[in-house]
Amino acid sequence: MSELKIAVVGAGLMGADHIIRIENRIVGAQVAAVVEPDEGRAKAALADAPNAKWYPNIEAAIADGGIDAVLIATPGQFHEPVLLPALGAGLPILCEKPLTPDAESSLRIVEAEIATGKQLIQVGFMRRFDAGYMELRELIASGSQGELLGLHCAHRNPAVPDTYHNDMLIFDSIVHEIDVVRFLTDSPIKSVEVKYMKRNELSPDKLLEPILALLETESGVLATVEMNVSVQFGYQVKTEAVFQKGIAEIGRTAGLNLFAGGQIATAEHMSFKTRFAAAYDSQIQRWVNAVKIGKIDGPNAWDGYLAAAAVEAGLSALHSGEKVAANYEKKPAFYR
Ligand code: ISE
Repeated sequence: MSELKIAVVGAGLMGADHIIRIENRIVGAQVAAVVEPDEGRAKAALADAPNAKWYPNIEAAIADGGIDAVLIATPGQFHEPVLLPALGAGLPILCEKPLTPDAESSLRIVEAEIATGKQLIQVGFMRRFDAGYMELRELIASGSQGELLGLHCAHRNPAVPDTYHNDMLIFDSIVHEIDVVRFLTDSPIKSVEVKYMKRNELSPDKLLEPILALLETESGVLATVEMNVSVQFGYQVKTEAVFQKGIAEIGRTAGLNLFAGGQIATAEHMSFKTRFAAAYDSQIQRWVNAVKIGKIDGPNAWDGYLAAAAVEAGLSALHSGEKVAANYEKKPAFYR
């Protein structure tokens, strides 16, 4: 196969970013379809993907027959109605996180994938492709600093869109830490507890944040996560790892230091689009390469389900103030 013909579903913030990425930076792929019910958004996206056709829904794109793979970039609550027909058509899928917002629907996806007989889904947990996280995972696995004891994570957004509501602190935002803490430690999340920090009066009225989540892994590592979506000044995702013999830190913004006017200034990211641009590029290039040989190369649908099950514990912790244990189904042989 020369060029992988991708249908991008959803031409909002993330979809539009992926369309530009595929058209300009990814080798061996092109955007063949933009699936977007909103005409204005679709037209804007088509300006960046001149060879793509516009479809109002995934069924129409599949029926037309011109696509080899699907990239789903709609918000999580709209993933299932796209995943099921795409699986039904046997198409490889890169699905933005979360796979779905809850464990029950994620299990339905897992079952539908198993029924196809092939691992077709990769979940877009792009942090696994970030150089800092990859290096930290290797450092932990090497044991060179002794055992990993704990992690301190900060996940800060300058602001969030109007559609963002309180539960999204867990299923849309902390879902990244839920996945990446397991990725770093190779151990599932055992329990989640959530504390409210002093409320930021600059947060939208419907949000009670920042929050502090405590994620405990089966292996006994405790990860603190400051989840803060109204931090105003920039976009920051940082982690400090505490070992027996040392401390490691990733995610500190590096770049030009400007010494001027009696100050030292370093530019900070304002969005995940730039903070994780290299990770997104690598994730999508590796997915395209893998799809061409009938594989995936990253977190699979089972990883998506595990994250959704831990998210469920997180939501219940957020609502109850209790420490809540995560419950997982047994891993099907298909994913071993
Ligand atoms: C958004 O959906 C993302 O995935 C970002 O990485 C995260 O920082 C943000 O909080 C989410 O809303």
